[in-house]
Amino acid sequence: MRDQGISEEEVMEGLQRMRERDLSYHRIFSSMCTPPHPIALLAHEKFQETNLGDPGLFPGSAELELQAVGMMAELLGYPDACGYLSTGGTESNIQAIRAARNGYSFRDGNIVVPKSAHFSFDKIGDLLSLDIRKADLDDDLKVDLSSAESLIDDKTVSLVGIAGTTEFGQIDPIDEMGEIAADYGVHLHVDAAFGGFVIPFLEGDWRWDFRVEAVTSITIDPHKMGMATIPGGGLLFRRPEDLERLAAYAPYLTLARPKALTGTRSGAAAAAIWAVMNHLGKAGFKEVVGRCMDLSRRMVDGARKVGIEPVIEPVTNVVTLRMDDPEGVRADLLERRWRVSTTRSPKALRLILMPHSTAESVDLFLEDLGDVVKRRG
Ligand code: 0PR
Repeated sequence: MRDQGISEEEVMEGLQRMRERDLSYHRIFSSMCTPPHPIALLAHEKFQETNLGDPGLFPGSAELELQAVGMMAELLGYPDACGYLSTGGTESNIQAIRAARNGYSFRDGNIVVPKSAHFSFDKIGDLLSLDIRKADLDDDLKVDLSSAESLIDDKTVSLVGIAGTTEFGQIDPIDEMGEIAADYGVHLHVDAAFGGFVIPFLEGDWRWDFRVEAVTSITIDPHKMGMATIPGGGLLFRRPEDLERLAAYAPYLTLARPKALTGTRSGAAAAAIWAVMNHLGKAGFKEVVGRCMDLSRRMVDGARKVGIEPVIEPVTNVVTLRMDDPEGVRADLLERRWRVSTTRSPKALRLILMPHSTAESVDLFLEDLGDVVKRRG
């Protein structure tokens, strides 16, 4: 650190130079994040000094968290669900599995996750000393139920299903997984970090949330498709006793038994989540998700015109385009200033059509994709 500080103007100039090095979202198809809704920014600003870790000092912020959790509980099919706002999908997944594990006396347990699970589950294995057993996928890249079932034993503390997989946007058969979880008496955690603010607004009825009786906990991320500010995560439990197993003891705080993994927690994130959910309502989210799905289909239709097929028809707003050398295509597209990602198995170019995506950006991208593919022969 400097001995003597510099002026506000110099600080702001320094920040501006760095900010200009960051990319803007409009040529990004590789991210599950998006610029926050303008109302989220207003809310965030208003609450940026508040701390949910000491709610007695900030009862208004604490009430926003409670109401935001309540709105998500209702969205996920069980208004009485309880939980808290986390820093994102990783924390929510860690805490859901920790709550499940803490219900058992042994500490050498395992969890069964699909091979498509997010890498946060590998961290969970390390942090909680659990064996992470990975079940095969079927041809549609959903978990293979018999593979999952075969991995469950008497040391299994949770089965995990994904509603909106990171790589392919697929939704696991949560209903059928529920039957398995009930048969074996294990927790069923659903990772809907991405899909939580998508699937409730899709056409058709997907039984994947708390309406499936065996689902014990759900991860849902407002800082992805919820258009809230980062860090905004959500974790919900069906039963208060599962949440209670996360409690620590902090007698000097205004909340004696905090449940979150982190201590100090941003009230600004709670305000942003509350603001977006109240402002958009279900109708607003339906419109946003509808637009992202229309763009996903536009992307697939355009890719087909240049001879590229999707790995699966998009179930959520993730498009994966099958090709032999997605890394090479990604590099060529990068030269044209597009940010895309790739998958390894099966090999594909991965594109996420987020609220910041537009028909214009999709069409411009498709032009470049067609050209790149043609040049590569
Ligand atoms: N569960 C699922 C299904 C996810 O897709 C993700 C993250 C997580 C859990 C973990 O969530 P947090 O990152 O909030 O802890 N999915 C994205 C990914 O890893 C996150 C992301 C977002 C990555 C924007 C890059 C990016 O630019 O790909």
